[in-house]
Amino acid sequence: MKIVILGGDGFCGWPTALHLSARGHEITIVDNLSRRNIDNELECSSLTPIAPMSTRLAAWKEVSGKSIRFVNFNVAHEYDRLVRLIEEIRPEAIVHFAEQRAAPYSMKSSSHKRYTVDNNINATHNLLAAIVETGLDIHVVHLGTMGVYGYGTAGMKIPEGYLKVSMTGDSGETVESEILYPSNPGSIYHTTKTLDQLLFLFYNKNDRVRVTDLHQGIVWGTQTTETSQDERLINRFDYDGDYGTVLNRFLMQAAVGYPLTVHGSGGQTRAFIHVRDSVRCIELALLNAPERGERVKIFNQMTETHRVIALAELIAKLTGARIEHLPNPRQEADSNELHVKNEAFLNLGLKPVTLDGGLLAEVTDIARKYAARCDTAKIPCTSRWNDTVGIAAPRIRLAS
Ligand code: NAD
Ligand code: USQ
Repeated sequence: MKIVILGGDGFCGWPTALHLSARGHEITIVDNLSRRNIDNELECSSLTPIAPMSTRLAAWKEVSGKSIRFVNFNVAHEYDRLVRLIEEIRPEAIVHFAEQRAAPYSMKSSSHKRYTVDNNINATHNLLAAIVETGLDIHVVHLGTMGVYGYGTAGMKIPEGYLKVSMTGDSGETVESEILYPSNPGSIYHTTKTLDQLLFLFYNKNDRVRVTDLHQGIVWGTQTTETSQDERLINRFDYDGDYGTVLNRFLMQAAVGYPLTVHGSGGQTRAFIHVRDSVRCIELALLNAPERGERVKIFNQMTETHRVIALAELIAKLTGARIEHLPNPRQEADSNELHVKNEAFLNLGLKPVTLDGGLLAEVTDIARKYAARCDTAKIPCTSRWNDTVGIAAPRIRLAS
């Protein structure tokens, strides 16, 4: 298949590009390297030493014999280049990762909120409009988030995208319908993903664009089979207070002797998936595309749910790390249940990597190996949802 990967330099996009290239697909990466520039803005960098794009691609050619093309432009603002690229390549599928993906970064200030909305909504809309303008039948695979549902206790498993509802009509009759599961975003970033859903719904209904929206949980781990073949192919590992996600942060904190930063009670339950399963799910989604005219296909791309405190306790037990409860800088429920349906990928043959199987390897192979690259001053989460919530930074102390 000819596949364009928007955002193919990022944490999920890079290993996906290699995974699909290794399986014989013809890959073009589009990325404006905005994530690398955000590292400059935050004065932080990946725990792992990521190579420049040309070095990455030369290493992949050396290791696999396969070429990946790279084009640097902004999908949200260079619409004409996107149209020309699609017309030139005529891809069967486009995988869309090209969005600002950190909830804390999206809440730092009004300019970060505006950047996130502008970047994410325009990137998604440009893609859909460009596909319609070219007249080509291209399958869009988009990386959405479990966070579109909120993490509330629904008293039922969260379905894969659609909710069956019964309503009472004006004459008292029962009306059955199926609607998008009600959105309940918890940050400006998550809000952009709920707005993306409406753009997909419209373009699918109006122009019969084929879309798969993957509602992904928190991705943990670093390496896939392909990225571990050569150090120049290594995947990024974000650990800072804006971009680092909870499980990878805890692994890194344990490796550098920093207390595990649990927000509030740690009763928050979230969904997780290993990066190796994430790339496999994307491949499965590409191989099982919706038919023309079929409604947007939605998969819940997650394999396990855990409470934050349970993760901290597990890592503390494995490594001897200390746990510290901090005032939560976010506006979120202190505790929640989360039950999620995820049969679609399991039925397609996904065999998940579990926390039990992969956790210790991640601590030793990545977090401890690159611990010296960690700037501990970048660990605290300083982005606050509003003025009424606590701030985490000042109470952090390094373990002696
Ligand atoms: P990332 O920031 O590492 O990668 C995103 C890539 O897109 C970066 O390389 C960035 O430079 C590029 N990009 C952003 N805006 C662009 C634009 N306008 N034009 C061109 N390139 C642009 O993020 P990630 O962790 O790889 O996440 C990828 C996608 O998966 C995101 O949409 C995110 O919402 C989703 N997701 C990620 C996670 C996770 O835990 N990392 C979980 C669920 C969903
Ligand atoms: N948390 C801590 N301590 C920390 C960091 C986080 O207790 O040091 C808590 C947060 O308060 C939150 C939970 O851990 O309750 C998850 O936070 P996170 O930063 O790991 O994840 P989140 O902000 O939800 O975002 C990440 C990705 C995003 C993706 C989302 C999937 O950055 O791109 O969409 O996970 S999901 O959470 O399922 O919506």
